[in-house]
Amino acid sequence: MEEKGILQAMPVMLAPFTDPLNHEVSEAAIQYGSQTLRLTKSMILHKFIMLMGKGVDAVFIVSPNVRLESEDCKDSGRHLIEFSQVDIEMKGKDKRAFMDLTEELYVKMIAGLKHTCPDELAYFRRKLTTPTRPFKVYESKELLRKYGEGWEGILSKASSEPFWVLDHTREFYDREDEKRRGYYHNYDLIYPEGFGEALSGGEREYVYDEVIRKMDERKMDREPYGAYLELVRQGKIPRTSGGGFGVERLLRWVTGSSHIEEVTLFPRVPGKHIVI
Ligand code: ASN
Repeated sequence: MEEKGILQAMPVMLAPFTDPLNHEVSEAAIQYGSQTLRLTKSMILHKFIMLMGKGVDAVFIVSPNVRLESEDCKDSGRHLIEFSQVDIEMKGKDKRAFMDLTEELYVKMIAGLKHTCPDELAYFRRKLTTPTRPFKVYESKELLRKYGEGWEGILSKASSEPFWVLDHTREFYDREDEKRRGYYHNYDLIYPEGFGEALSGGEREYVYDEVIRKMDERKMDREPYGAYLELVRQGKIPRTSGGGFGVERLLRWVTGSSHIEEVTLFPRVPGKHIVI
């Protein structure tokens, strides 16, 4: 990150707004005086705000995320209700630029790990292959047609290297193509060998009318987002792209562990009683 001029910022844990997320998670909020403050689900909107800074072209944050996932995710092997995410965002860049950065990062990480930690990898009986660039790229709607709803698991199991999947109908903040409505300029990185999703991200929506249209389509309560929306309205939020990967999911993959609870000291698994 340092080599690329990506500045590290510290995370926030409480704010009036956080990532709305596109799937069902219970709200984690506290009442403080007259304010409702939400626990961070991701630093997404705060990343955009950080990039308003002059001379700040790219940022990353290693941030704790709290997502109260449903108990059905208990045995997925890859869900925690508290985890760490490395969130990255770059000003004035498109999706290919972010995908290139990610590929470079993953190749460096795996090659570096193999070089510096051969004993640890042997302990885990883990043979890692340094991924080959460019990573394969798929379109989500084609995968859906070919494999049905379970495409992610099927293709992940059948693959030996990480790959990209483009175009996911998700939150209001990912850019939807102006001419091709319903096409999203976003991406997921998927680990091979059945380990599933590693990272999600996209090019972002920064035009006020589009942001409002998409929030309304998703029937969102705009009130908590007031200060952020005002910045968008004033045109202060720049055009960016970015994404974030889960630290524990990365560790699970590189160690070849069957459940994510094996790679974190104080696992918070959905539906499991927390004792420490
Ligand atoms: N970090 C993701 C992104 O940058 C958002 C998320 O974790 N929901 O798009």
